[in-house]
Amino acid sequence: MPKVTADSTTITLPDGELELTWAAVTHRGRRRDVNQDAVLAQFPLFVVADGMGGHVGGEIASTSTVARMRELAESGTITAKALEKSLARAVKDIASHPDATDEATGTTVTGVFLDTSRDEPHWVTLNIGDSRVYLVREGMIAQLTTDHSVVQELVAAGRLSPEEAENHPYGNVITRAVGPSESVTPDYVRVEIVPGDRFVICSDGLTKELTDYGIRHFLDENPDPADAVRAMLEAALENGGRDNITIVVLNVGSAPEIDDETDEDATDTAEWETVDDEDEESDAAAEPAAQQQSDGDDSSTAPR
Ligand SMILES: [Mn+2]
Repeated sequence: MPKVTADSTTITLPDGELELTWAAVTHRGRRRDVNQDAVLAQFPLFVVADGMGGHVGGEIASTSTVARMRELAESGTITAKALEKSLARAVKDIASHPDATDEATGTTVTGVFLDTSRDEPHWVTLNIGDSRVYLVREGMIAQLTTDHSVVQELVAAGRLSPEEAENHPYGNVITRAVGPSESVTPDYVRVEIVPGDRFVICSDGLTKELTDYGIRHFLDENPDPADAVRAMLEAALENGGRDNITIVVLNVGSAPEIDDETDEDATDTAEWETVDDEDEESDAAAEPAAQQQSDGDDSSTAPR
């Protein structure tokens, strides 16, 4: 298990100071020979990049893109315009390795940055590809980004249910990427700064192994971002680790207290779908062993 440590900084807002704390990890997973994911968690920019393409092409795409993102983070103030310029430079970097890259080489780039270029500071999510940004606010988890994938397009067109999408054979096919044959304009979502918010930025190696409920569960259990990142990585590996796994957790202010309804007794028994049901919960607390899955499936030991 790689070492994960938290980092922090204090930002000044019109109505006072706010501490940001974050942690990040990237891991090869259990089935892939190399890690083609890359990550940057450097205030004010937090991004993951999931490279694709044979040979070392995918690795070149994701590391070049993250290097340009690091350069941007170090420049201080980030705007959409500056970001798109950096991505255009990353495309040139990728194309400058003609032996290793081709039309099929590319990378996702997905994350969040603090925009202080206007009067009122705010978060902006950015996305190209099928890595994701989630936000947990007041106990609810929401996916802020929309995947650029064949499967997502089929779901949006009503031709596939979200359940059918989960293990679809075209699950890995994305419709937009940072790469030689692409334009590099991300989708953006503007997000208000709210103390207690927690962002999760991740590659599809996490979301193949954990559902939204699973992600929220590990956040609830782990107020510290480094602990949350570690717990999610462990669970994703335990559930199969079929792809490279990259996770960033960013806390805005301190993580909120979790109320009694999602206490350890209830969640440890894998009952998150029904934590709101008081009867189920007391049953689970009385008989924890019976609530564990025991069908021998190797992917059932950690919550999804
Ligand atoms: Mn991936």
